[in-house]
Amino acid sequence: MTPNIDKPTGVLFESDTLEDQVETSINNIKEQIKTDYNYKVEIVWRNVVLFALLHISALYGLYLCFTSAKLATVLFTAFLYQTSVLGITAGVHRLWAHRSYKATWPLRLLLVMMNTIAFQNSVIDWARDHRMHHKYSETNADPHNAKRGFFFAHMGWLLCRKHPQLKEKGKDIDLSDLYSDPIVRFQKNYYHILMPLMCFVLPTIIPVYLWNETWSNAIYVPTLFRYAFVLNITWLVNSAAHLYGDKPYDRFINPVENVSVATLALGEGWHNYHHTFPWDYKTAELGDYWQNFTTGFIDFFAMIGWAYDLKTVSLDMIEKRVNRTGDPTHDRYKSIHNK
Ligand code: ST9
Ligand code: ZN
Ligand code: ZN
Repeated sequence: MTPNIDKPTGVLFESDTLEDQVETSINNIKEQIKTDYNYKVEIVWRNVVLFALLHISALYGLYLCFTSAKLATVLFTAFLYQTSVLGITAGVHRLWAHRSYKATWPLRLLLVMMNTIAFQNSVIDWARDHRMHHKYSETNADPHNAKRGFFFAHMGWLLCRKHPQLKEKGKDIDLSDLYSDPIVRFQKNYYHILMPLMCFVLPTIIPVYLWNETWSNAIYVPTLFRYAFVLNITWLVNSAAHLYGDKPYDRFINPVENVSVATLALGEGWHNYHHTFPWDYKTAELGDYWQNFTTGFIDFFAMIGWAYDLKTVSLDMIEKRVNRTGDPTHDRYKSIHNK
């Protein structure tokens, strides 16, 4: 098998040299073709039980949403969805994992609070997994390797111990920029207090005390249903947006452009583009807000000076890449973005 050195994967930042990218690609291919005789999946039954209970509760919450929850509770649920998703997309994904823009401390504080509502582990742990996902995409060192199937990429990876190759290679991943941010360090150190408060306690007591919602509706609708819903939208980026869609920018990689995921995940379903140019703060070629609300959010904060040094990719560079490695669908995506 001859590695295609014209097609480097494993790019993390704009500053990665071509040599770095090619070396990572070749190492990834070597790992993939090594047969891993000793590896056995170790299921974590505690997580299986907790996620099963969460999803059953979420279905009941969805039922209550349409039958007995107050309108204020439903609107509050939508608000928490929007807020916590932005804490993932604009926060841990585009700001901290990729450093695709810079933010003043008030914006970082706001984003860390919004991120804690989402309970997807601390910013440092999430960004560590995500940097591994880009650097070792679709190999055993990728936490949610989509080559192991839809279910594994979606939620199965959270139900078993991580692959030893991930833990081994993960020792080299640089997180110094994250540890040097006091707001991010504070979140990690106090996550065991901040997370239950922001994700479960406040979303439950606010509807009860502010508009006399019942405890049952408050627990199941804005808390458990909302949490499970946001998790599943996020997981779709790892599963559906790695499996079903077009590849206008790089047909040699698995990630795809998936309009439905992009809309639900506030702009994170333009995944073929994102894996090709991961340093672009828009995670998409063009900055339409309808299917990329996160870009609108960052642009707003750039307008008031809280976000700055927004990185993007020139249309010329994109055009060259499309011609070199894309499938023939690029024109369709240009018109979607221009709508
Ligand atoms: C959740 C996360 O749901 C969802 C993330 C989704 C990511 C999406 C990314 C793609 C989308 C991008 C766009 C955003 C879209 C947003 C859309 C929004 C709508 N590197 O982990 P442990 C080492 S969380 C380096 O315990 P186990 C390290 O030494 C849901 N090293 O592994 C570590 O020790 P320490 C709520 C690494 O024991 C040690 O291994 N949370 C790395 O195998 C142990 O680490 C849960 O449910 C690495 N990447 O257990 C918790 N990783 O940490 C679920 C590990 O001390 N998790 N090491 O340094 C668990 O229970 C466990 O992690 C486990 C694995 C059972 C899954
Ligand atoms: Zn991906
Ligand atoms: Zn990413």
